[in-house]
Amino acid sequence: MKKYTSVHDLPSIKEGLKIAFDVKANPFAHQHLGKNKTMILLFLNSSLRTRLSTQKAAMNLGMNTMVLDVNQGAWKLETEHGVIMDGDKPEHLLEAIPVIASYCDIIGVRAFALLENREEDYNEVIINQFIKYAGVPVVSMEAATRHPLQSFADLVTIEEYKKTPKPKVVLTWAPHPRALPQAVANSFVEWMRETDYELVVTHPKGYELAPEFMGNLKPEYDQMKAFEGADFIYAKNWSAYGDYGKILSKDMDWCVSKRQMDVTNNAKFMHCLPVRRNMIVSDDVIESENSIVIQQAANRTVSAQAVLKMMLESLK
Ligand code: AN0
Ligand code: CP
Repeated sequence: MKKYTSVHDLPSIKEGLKIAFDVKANPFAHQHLGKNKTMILLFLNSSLRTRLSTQKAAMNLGMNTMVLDVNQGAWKLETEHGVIMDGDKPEHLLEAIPVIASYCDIIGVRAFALLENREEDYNEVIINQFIKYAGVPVVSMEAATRHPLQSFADLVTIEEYKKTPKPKVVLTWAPHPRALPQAVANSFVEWMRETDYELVVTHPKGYELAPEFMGNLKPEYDQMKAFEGADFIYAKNWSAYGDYGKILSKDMDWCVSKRQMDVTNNAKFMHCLPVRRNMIVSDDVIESENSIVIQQAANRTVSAQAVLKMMLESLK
């Protein structure tokens, strides 16, 4: 595995899950793989889970890790080609990438969508430069359009908690005060469509996700109808894809509360975290027995370790 940016980089969902459950059962069984190997985790944006779980995964595999927060202590990076660098960015990505790569065997990159130019974000301009110029394997720790370590952990979690072979899984939009990327939602839909689960996506009009992710799937605009009989509720905010990066609604009726959970099939509640309580989900729902957000976050180590294991095996 030379890069990990989407579900399509896994050999298959089935094989990915097999490796994930294997590393979960035996986290220290492959320590030899990472001996004398170094991973650099590069953050252009904030993180709690990705930062810690990916380091933990690398350490479980015997690797050394280094973390760099680009906006705190490193030179600000220019990402555009051909510009006269007379602004506030002293270093170009084109030098920074091979320099970073010279110190490590695997690079993890977090580079959110800037939500200014849809074409640039959806062309994955930043992570693609890492893939092109690093010369070492690159792991997406959330890029502009996808968050594949999150979606892999989500899949592992659903596999652990499902009570029927084909559960009904509902992705619901919920309100948020700031404009957020579509990456988590895009990626979740992309992964769920690779399974044989029943997937329903619900959001207010105007929040349609990109056709490349939705395919033939049509959104259900009635949230209560979407929730009927659901086995899993996955809440997430995202900004508009059509009217790109805009907040079109802050309708608090979409905040997931007991009213909606009551029409489900005793559904489990999921969210990638960080979550704003009483915007995305009510206190009572996230604190209920059906909330599996902590177990879901814990599986971030599992997905990262499965991916890093596959990468280390391909370095040999
Ligand atoms: C980010 C997002 O929505 O993409 C990261 C989620 C894992 N969330 C926030 O910025 C709050
Ligand atoms: N879910 C997730 O990626 O969390 P962080 O932004 O804290 O890494």
